[in-house]
Amino acid sequence: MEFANPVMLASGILGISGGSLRRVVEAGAGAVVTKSVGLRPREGYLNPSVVQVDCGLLNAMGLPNPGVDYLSRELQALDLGVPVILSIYGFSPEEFCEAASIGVQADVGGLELNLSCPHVERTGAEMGQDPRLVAEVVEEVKAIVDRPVFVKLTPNVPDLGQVARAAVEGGADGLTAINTVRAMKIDVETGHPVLANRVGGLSGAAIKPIAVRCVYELSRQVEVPVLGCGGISTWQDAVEFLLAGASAVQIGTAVAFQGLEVFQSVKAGMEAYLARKGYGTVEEVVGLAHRD
Ligand code: RRO
Repeated sequence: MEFANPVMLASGILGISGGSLRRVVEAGAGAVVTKSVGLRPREGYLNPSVVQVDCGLLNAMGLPNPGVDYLSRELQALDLGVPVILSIYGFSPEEFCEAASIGVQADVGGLELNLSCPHVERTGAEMGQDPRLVAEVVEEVKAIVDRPVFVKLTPNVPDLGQVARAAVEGGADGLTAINTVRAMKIDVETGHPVLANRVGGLSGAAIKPIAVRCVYELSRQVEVPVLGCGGISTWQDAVEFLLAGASAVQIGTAVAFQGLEVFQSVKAGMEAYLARKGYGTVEEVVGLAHRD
């Protein structure tokens, strides 16, 4: 899959309508990932579902989405000029397959399998922490779609490499690392957890070093491209992920804090860095931190 540039929109923000995806592309994103959609529309959790914390956001949205049928119809009429990657989830391998087969009826460049949402039962990370189930989901989806399949991984596992290898053995064309880190916030006055769901997923600058470490470790262990995600808000962050071994980067939380200008500023800063260092292409810096 060819990206216009390696700065992508991460799943979960502005990815639920054609209009918002178009604004992200116009702002400079080289590819976009939609919000995760499943077979049936879901309302998600009650508010508060997002709260700002030190150096990041904590969310437990609970997979609110209009369903794969609706979103794929919305995407069908779009011609964004950059790859659109449809993020899907299911509560079983069969549901993943059904969602995938509906999703690819739209003009999507690929699929991202959400095997990493940290706070919805019987899907996401609950499936994504089991290497055998991950391999099964990927294998079954790959058997019925002719598009690249990425697997978004959870950092909330003891052995990330084992899950990643299982995804690749199942046929994954690439990995996205990482989804949010399980976390919580408690209000000291009320004594209650702030999120309605109590526990949620932490994103933003707070998790960047975790994500960099995950990309670094994974890119040594798998041959497929790794898409870096987690706390990227500046060109320096993006370059750090490339050096760790990411082939491209995904931006999510920084869009909420900085607005859509973040795509242009990261892209321009990255290009200036490459030129200043004498590199001709992004590929030349991917994984350089692995040198002895
Ligand atoms: O919707 C969510 O609550 C959510 C999802 Br699907 C995910 O993959 N990661 C996250 O932090 N929140």
